[in-house]
Amino acid sequence: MQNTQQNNNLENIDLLLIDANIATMDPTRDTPYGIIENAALAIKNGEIVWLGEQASLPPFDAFATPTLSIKGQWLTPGLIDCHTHLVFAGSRAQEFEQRLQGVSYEQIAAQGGGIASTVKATRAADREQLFVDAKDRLNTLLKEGVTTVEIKSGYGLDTENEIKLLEVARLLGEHHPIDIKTTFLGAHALPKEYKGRADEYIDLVCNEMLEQVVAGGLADAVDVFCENVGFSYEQTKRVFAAAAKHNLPVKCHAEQLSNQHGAALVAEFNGLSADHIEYLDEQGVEAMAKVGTVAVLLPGAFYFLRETKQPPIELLNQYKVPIAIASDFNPGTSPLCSVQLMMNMACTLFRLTPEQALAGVTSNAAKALGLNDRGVLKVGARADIAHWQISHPSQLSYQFGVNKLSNLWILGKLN
Ligand code: DI6
Ligand code: FE
Repeated sequence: MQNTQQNNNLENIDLLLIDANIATMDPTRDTPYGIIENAALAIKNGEIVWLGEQASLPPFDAFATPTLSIKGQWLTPGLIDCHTHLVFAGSRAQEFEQRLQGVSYEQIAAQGGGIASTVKATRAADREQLFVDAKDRLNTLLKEGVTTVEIKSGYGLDTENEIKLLEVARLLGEHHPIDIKTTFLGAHALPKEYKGRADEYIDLVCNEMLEQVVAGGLADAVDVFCENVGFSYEQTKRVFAAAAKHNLPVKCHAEQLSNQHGAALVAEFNGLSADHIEYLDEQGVEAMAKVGTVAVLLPGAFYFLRETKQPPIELLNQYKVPIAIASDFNPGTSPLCSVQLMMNMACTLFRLTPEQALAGVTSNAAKALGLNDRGVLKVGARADIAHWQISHPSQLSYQFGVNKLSNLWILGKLN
C-alpha cells in the first residue's frame, strides 16, 4: 500500500467519488500520471481522506454516504497557474500591431510603451475596476479546471499602487473560489520618474515598499525581472537579500531575452522558481537542480513574442529539475488566459510529453509556489479535484477549446 495513513473509517464523509480513473500525479506511484484505474476517492472537511482501488474500499453505509459515480471518466488534481500578472488595467493591442510591423518588444519598452503603458493605465484604475476585470479572468480559468492561481504585482511601481494591486489580489482570494497566492514584483520595470536612477528605485523596493508589503501580510513571495530591459544581476540580488531578511521566498523572471544568470542567483537564495529561462545555460540548470528550484516554462510569452530560442528542456530533464508550466497571463507578452492552451503549447513548442505538461500544471506548479498540500491527489491533500469527460489524461494536452470539464471541487466544495 502506498498510502499508509489511509483513513479506513468512511463514516460521515462529505462525498465519495466512485467508478473513477484517477491521474493522481503522485510521483511515489510507479504508474504513468500516477494512474489508479477503477478507483474511488473520499472527501471530508475539504481534504482527501481515502483514495485507492475501489475493490479495496472499506465498508461504508451506502444509504448515508453522498456518492457520485464518475462513470469511468477521469479525475486529476485541480490545475494550478503558478505565474500570472492577472491584475492590471488597459490593453496593449496596438502595441501588438506595432510588433507585427517589425518593432521589437525591447524597442517598444525603450520608447516608453510596453510595461510603462500598462503602469499608466493601472495607476489610473481604482480598486473596483481592477477587481472586476481580474474576477472575469479568474472565472475564465475556473471554467477550465484551475483551482489555484498566483498573482504578481508589478504594474504599480510606486508604493501606493503596488500595495493597491496586492490588496486587490488578496481581496480576490477572499471572494473568489480559486485559491490565490500573491507575489510582490515591485522590481518589474523602472518607472519613468526613476529614469537613470535604477539603484534608487531598488532602494525604494527593498525598504519602503517591501516593509509595507510585509506589514500588511500582502505577499507570499518576491519576484524580480532580471533582464536588460528589467534589473541587473546585482540589483536582483539586493531585492532577494531584502526578501530573505523578511523570510519571504523568492522567484525570478530569468533568462527570458538574454542570459543574466538570474536562475543561478535565485537558486543561491534557495528560490522557489526561475521562470521563462529560454537563455538558461548548464551552470544555471545545475544550480537549480542542487536546491530544487523549479523551472517554470511560459510558452505563451515565447509564442506571443515569436521567440526562437528554446528553453534547455533536455538539460532540465537530465538534471531532473522539476518543470512547471504557467500562462504568464499579462497584457504585453501573454494575453492568453488559458492553462490548457499552455499545456498544448508546452508539448508542441517545447516538446514536453503530455504527462510532463500535466505535472507542469499540477504537482510541479504546486512546488513552484512552495505548496505541499495540493497538486497531487493523495490522502491528506486538499480536495481540489477536476473531473473530466476524457478517455485518457493525454487528452488535456492534445486538445484545446473543447471544454471537457464536468465538475470541479475546490476544498471539497463543488463549483
Ligand atoms: N516578463 C514578461 O514576459 C512580462 N513581464 C516580465 O517580466 C511582460 C509584462 C508586460 O510586457 O507587460
Ligand atoms: Fe511574467
